[in-house]
Amino acid sequence: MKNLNQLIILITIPVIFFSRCSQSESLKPKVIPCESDVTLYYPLNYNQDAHTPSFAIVNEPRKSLDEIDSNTIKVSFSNIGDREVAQVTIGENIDLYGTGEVLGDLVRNGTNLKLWNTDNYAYGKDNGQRLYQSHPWVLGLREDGSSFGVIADNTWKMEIALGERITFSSEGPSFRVLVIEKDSPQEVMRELAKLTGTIALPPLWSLGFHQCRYSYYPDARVKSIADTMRLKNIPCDVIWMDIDYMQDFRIFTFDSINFPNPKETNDYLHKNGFKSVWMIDPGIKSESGYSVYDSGDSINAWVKNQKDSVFTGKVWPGDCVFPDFTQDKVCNWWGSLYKDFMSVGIDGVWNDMNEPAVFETSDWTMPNSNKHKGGKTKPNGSHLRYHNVYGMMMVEASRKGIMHANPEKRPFVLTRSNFLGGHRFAATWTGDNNSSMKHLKQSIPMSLNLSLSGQPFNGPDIGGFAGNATPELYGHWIAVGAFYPFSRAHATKGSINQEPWSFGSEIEQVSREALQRRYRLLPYFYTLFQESSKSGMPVMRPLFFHNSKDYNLRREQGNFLIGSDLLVIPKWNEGGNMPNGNWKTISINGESSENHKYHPDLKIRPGAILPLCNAIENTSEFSLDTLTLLVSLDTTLKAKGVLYTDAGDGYAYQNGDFSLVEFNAEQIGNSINISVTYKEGHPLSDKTFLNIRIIDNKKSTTSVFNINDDIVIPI
Ligand code: NBV
Repeated sequence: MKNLNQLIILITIPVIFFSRCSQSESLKPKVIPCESDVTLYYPLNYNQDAHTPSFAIVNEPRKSLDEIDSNTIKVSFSNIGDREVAQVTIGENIDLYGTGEVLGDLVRNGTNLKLWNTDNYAYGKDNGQRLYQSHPWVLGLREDGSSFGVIADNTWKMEIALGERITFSSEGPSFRVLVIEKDSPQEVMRELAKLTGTIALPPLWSLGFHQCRYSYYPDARVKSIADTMRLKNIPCDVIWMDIDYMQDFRIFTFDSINFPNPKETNDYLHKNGFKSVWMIDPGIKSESGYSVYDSGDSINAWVKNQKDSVFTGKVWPGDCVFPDFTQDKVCNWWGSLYKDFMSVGIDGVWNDMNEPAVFETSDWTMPNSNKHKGGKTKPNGSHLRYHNVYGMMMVEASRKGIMHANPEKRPFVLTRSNFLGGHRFAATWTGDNNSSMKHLKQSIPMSLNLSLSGQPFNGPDIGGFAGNATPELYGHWIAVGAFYPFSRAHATKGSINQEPWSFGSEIEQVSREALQRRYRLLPYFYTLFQESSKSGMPVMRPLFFHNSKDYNLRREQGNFLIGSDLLVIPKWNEGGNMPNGNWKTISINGESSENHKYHPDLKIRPGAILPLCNAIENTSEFSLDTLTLLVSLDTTLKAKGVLYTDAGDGYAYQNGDFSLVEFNAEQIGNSINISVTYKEGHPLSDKTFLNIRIIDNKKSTTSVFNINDDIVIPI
C-alpha cells in the first residue's frame, strides 16, 4: 500500500509540475500599447469585475494607434499554488525605488514586502516590511538615467519581491499591470500623476509647523501649549487633538469635563493664529442611544462577518462596528457627520486606526472573510479585496464631508492608512516610529520612497512617537524635520514632554531657528506644492533627481532635495554624496549652519533663485509685501526661479486670483540684471519690495528694489 502511494506521488508530481508550466505558458498576456509610453498587460484569465473600479487609476490610459515599439520591460502572468503572479522582466543594473511606505534603504533591490495595511507599532512587525499603507508601485532607474514605473492594479492582499525581476504575487484573482517607460524619473512621476491624479492644493497653514501629542487635554493644556509657542516665539500653525478629547472614545463627541466647550477652545486658538486638527477613527462604539451608532445602524452601514451578521471588534471605546465604505450611502452618511463637528471651528481632521486596526485579533484587523456590501460604484466583496483600500475609502468620504461642511475652505485630512492614489484625499505621516536615531535616519528614505510613490505630502513624527527623545535626538530631529513636506512633532502617551522647549534652552533655540528657516522658506514650499498639484512632482526629492545619470547620487539617502533648488545636508550625514556643480551654502535667517551641531547645511543649486518671505510666526502673518530672492548664478552667469502665490486658502485661485511669477537673473559685465515675468494669473502688488541677495562664496550682498524698478545690481 505504502509503495503504491509512493508510485502515485512519483507519477502525479511531474504531471502537476508540467501542467503548471504549460498553464503558465498559456497565460501569455494581452498587451495594449497606450499613449504616453504606457503599456497595459492583461492576463488571459483576467476578470474585470474583481478589480473595477480601479482605486489607483483615475484616468485610464488611451489605447495608442501606433504599433508597440521596443519596450524593454516584459510582463508575464502565471499561477503558482494559490497565488496569481505577475513577473516583470526589467533588464540588468536597475535600481528600484518606490513601493510606498516601507522601512529600509532608499534603493529597494533585494527586498520583499507585504501589501497588507497593518497597525505596526514601532515598525516591530515583519521588520517593518508591511506598514500602514500599500503602494503596488515600483520605480526603476536604468544605468543611462532613463526610467520606468510599474503598477500592479490590484487591491487584494499581495507581496512584492524585488530581485532580478519584479514579482507581484497576490492572494486574489489575477490582475492587470501597467508599465510606464520614459527618459527620466521625473517624466515617470508626471505620468504616474496623470494616471493616479495629483494632490489638491493644500491650505497654506498646513505647510506650517504642527504640534501634536497623544493627547493634549484638558482644553487648558491645549491653550497653554499654544500660549507657550507664542511666548517663546516658536513658529507654529497647528495644535492637534488626539483621542482623549472624545467622550469615552466615541467619535464625533467631546469629553464633557476636559473639552466642555470645543468652540471656545478653537476660537482661542484662532485668535492666537492657530488652526486645530482633531482625530476621528473608524471604529464606532456599538451602543444604542449613541447617535452616530444609531444613525449608521438605521441605514445598515456596518461591515458584516462571514455569517452576514454585523461584525464587531474591539478598539478604544470597547466593542465597535465599522462603516462599510464600499456602500455609497454609507460614505454620504459618514460625510454628513462632519457638518456639526466642523461647525465648532475645527480646521482639519486626522483619520487614524483606519487599516482598520482591531484589537485582540490574530492579525490586528478584521477577518479576511468579512463582507463588504458594495453599492452603485463598487461591487460587493470580501475584506481580502477591500482591506488595503479601507483607509483610502474612509478618507475619501471624510474629505467630501468636510468640503461639504466648509465649502469655502480647502480641506486638510491626515490619514494613517492609504493606498496608491490616495494622495488625492489626504496627507500622511509614517505612523508610530521610535524616538531613536535609527528611525530619524530611516525617515529620509521612507519619506523619499513615499514621495516617489505619488504621495508628496508626508513626514514622520518629529522627535519620535514611541519612547522618549533625548535633547540631542530632538535637536537633530527638529533641525531636519523643519524640511519635511509635512512637519509635525508628536509623542505617545506616557512619554516625557516633547515640545520644543522641553529639552532646555539650547534645543529650544535650535527649534526656534529651525522653524524660522521653514517659515521664511514658505513661498518656496508653497510653490512646490502648487507644482505638485499640477504635475505630480514630489516636494521632497532624492538627489538623483538632479541628474539621473549620475551613479553616485542613486543610493544617497541622508542628503535630500526640496524641489530642485534646495539641498539639505543633515549634520549626521556629512560626507554623503553631493550633486555636481557649485552648490553654495546659504543662511536663511542669519543663522550659521556650517559649524552648527544640529542645523543641516542648506545649499542652493547653481542657477537657482529661491523666494523667501519675512520672518513670521504663523501663516496668518504671511505676506509678500517684502520678498527676498536668493540668487545663485551658474557658470553661464544666469539664474532662474519661480514663485506661486495666492490667498493661501479658499478657491479664488481657480478663477485666476493667483500669481505665477518667473525671476531671471543674468550677469552682464559688472552688473546683475533681474527681470520679473508674470507667467499666469495677476501681477504682484505694486508695493512689493524685493530684497535681492546675491549668493557668493565670499560675501552675500543684499539690495532693495520696488517690484517695478529696473533691477540692476552692480557687482
Ligand atoms: O490616537 C492615539 C495614537 C496616535 O497618537 C498615533 O499617532 C497613532 O499612530 N494612535 C496611533 C493609537 C494608539 C497608539 C499606541
